[in-house]
Order: sequence, then structure tokens, then C-alpha cells
Amino acid sequence: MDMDAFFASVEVQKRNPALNGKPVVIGGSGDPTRRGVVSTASYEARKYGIHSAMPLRTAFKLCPDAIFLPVDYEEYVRVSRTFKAVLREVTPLLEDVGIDEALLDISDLQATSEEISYEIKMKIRQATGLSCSIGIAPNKLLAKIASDMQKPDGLTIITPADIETRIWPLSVRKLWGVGPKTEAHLKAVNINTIGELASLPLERLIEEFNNSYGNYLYSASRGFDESQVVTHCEPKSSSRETTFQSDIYNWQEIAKNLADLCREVSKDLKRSGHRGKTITVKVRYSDFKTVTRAKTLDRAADSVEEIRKAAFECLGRVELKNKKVRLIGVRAGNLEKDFA
Ligand code: TTP
Ligand code: MG
Repeated sequence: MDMDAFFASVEVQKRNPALNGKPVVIGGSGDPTRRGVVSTASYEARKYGIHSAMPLRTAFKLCPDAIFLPVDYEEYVRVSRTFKAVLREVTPLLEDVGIDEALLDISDLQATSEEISYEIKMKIRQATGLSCSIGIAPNKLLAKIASDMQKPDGLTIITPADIETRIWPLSVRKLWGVGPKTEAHLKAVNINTIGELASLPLERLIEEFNNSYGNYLYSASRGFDESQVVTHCEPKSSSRETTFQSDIYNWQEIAKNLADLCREVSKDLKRSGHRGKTITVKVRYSDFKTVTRAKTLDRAADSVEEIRKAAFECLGRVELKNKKVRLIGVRAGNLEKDFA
């Protein structure tokens, strides 16, 4: 599923439903006479040729009457969390792809694809007032293409039998992982659609690109994709830091805070079932100059004692004499999953 004209729809909803049906452009500081690019535009604004990544000044020339608004990222993140919570109620098998899209594995649900789609659309509308488009397909690659086929408020179901008739006529750009460079390369050899791409033998694709990308294009153009829905990402590090209310220069106080942070990091690691092999201490002085010192352990650790020992060794290598400290932090990196 992918939200429709996401940033623009949130703004219309947030500010004033009277903006509904008007051309709305979101980008930069919202001032179309200044530098900046369009983040997104409402479907009404798209009719004037306005699209994402276009300079705001160009958008202004295309439609001077459009309503230009600044980007309010925090609000979009808040709405994103809300609709993802709705989706997780439908199934926990959810891959978080971006701020306005997600992939759901619904293979084991009892209801039909249509029933699930309408339930999702209704619940998202109730929770956020916004519309989304849904694609249902046997794999992630095709579902993503399908979600884009009947925007806005679309529902597109693609079966293996539809690949030749509905996927092959589309531009190669619709395939995940095909950007402007590959598109230009293919155009130069007279390949524009996914179907034309599928007509090329594997050897030719490997010759034009390389082994792994050639293989990818070969299977993607046939609608093959066996990748799983990835429900969570492994954390790469676990860290905690404190900014002091007022800068401090007292070593005892710094040490006490460092010890507290080590206890927090240890707790976080134990909670997520990880051990860290590299412990890093960060110190930011009152002039914002920041130094880090790291220690790699013989064995990955999660205990307060081990983390504290390494952290204090790092702190010992930080210049503190005649310095005021504004922030201190501890990070456990090089994480290993704790299978014990
Ligand atoms: P998209 O889903 O690509 O676009 P969209 O939701 O605005 O419109 P559509 O109905 O076609 O899905 O991107 C989601 C949000 O990401 C979009 O609202 C704004 C932001 N974005 C940018 O800031 N810059 C960009 O170049 C693009 C493509 C998106
Ligand atoms: Mg979108």
C-alpha cells in the first residue's frame, strides 16, 4: 500500500479541508520565489505538470494560483506512525518501506484480497482522513507496481496470468531498482517496456550490465521475485546520550553520568537480545567540538560491568582538563545477536 499525494494530503487534512480539490504544492520553505524543490503536489496540481523534485520556481510558473506550503516532516512522521499501526492490526507481517508505504504479507489471512483491501482503506480513512492505493500480487515486486497502477484511491490485483497483458506494456522504470541511468542505457538499445526487456536473452543482459544486475533484470521483467516480507531490521548499534542543562567541568559528575548511560545501554542490549563488541564514548565540549574514543572488546558484551570498564577506558583518553562538557554519550556497536 502507498498513500496518495502523501505530504499534500496531510497538509490539506491538517490545515483546512477548504484546500480540498485545490492545487497544493509542498516543498522547501513553502515560498515559491525562493530556491527549493517540490516534495509532492496534490493530484489537482499535477494536472498542471507539477511533480516531485521539480524546482519550486518552475512549479510556480506552471500554476501561480497553487497553494504553496512548507514541509512539516514531523507531522508526516506522526501520520505515518498512525496508519502503520492500523496496518499492523491487519497483520504483523509488515515491511516498513518508507514514510508513506508498506508491504504486507496477507497469504495466511482468511478474507479475500478485496475484503482486506477495503478494510485497510476504511480503517486508514477513519484514523487519518486520508486515502491510499493498494496493489495485491503474488510477490513484492508486482505488488509495488500494482499499487501505483490506479492512483489515487486505487485497488489493483495482479495475477501471474496478467503479467504479459498488464505488466509488459509498462515502462522499464516501473521495475524496482531501475532508475534513469538503466532506463537510458536500455533506451539506447531500443528497449522501452518491461516486455521488451523480457525478450532479451540472459547472456545479453549480463553483457550489457553485469552478472547480478543482468540476472535481476531477467527475472524481474518476467515478474519473478522470491524475496520475503522483512518484518524487522536488526539494530546496528545501541546508544544513549545526555545533554547537560548547563555545561559541566567536574570529572565526578561526568563519571557519574557516564556510569548511568552504561547502565541504560546494557539494559537496552539485554532487552533486544544483543551484545556489543565495540564501545564508543562521545564527548561534546561547550564549543560544540566533539570527540569520540572507541574500544573493541575481545568478546561482545552486554553486562554493565564490561561496558562500564570499556567506557571508562575510553573516557581516560578524552582531554578533559580545563574543558567544559555539554554532552556525553555511550554507544555499543558491532552488535551480535545473543542466542544464549
Ligand atoms: P510518493 O509515494 O512517491 O508520492 P506521493 O505519495 O506524494 O504521491 P503518489 O500518490 O503518487 O504516491 O512519495 C511519498 C512522499 O515522499 C511524498 O508525499 C513526498 C515525499 N517525496 C519527496 O519529498 N521527494 C520526492 O522526490 C518524492 C518522490 C517523494
Ligand atoms: Mg505515495
